[in-house]
Amino acid sequence: MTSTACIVPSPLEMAMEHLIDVFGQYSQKDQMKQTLNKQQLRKLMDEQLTTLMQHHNNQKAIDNVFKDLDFDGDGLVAFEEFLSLVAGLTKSCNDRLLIKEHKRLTSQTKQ
Ligand SMILES: [Ca+2]
Repeated sequence: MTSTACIVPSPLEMAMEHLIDVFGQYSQKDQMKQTLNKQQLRKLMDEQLTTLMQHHNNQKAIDNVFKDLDFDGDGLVAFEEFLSLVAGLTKSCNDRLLIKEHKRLTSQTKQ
């Protein structure tokens, strides 16, 4: 028996799809490889990471991010290299949320 019910993607699956879409919007395709050059990475960060990058939005910071992401040193950022940026920023956000929650809980117990 086959199901005709519409399969609704989970929030995590939707987030994965959004990551793929965003990378695709800013990257260039060269046969089977999709990559970002430095200008494309800067544009992506300017437009998609505005809140997170507001204090690090200068050319030197972008140069350092690009250098850190380009693991294979080919002068381009591939999708898997881009994912390390997303993972690092997501971890950083989670860490900040945990610290904020910890401070909130400890201040409540002192009152
Ligand atoms: Ca690379």
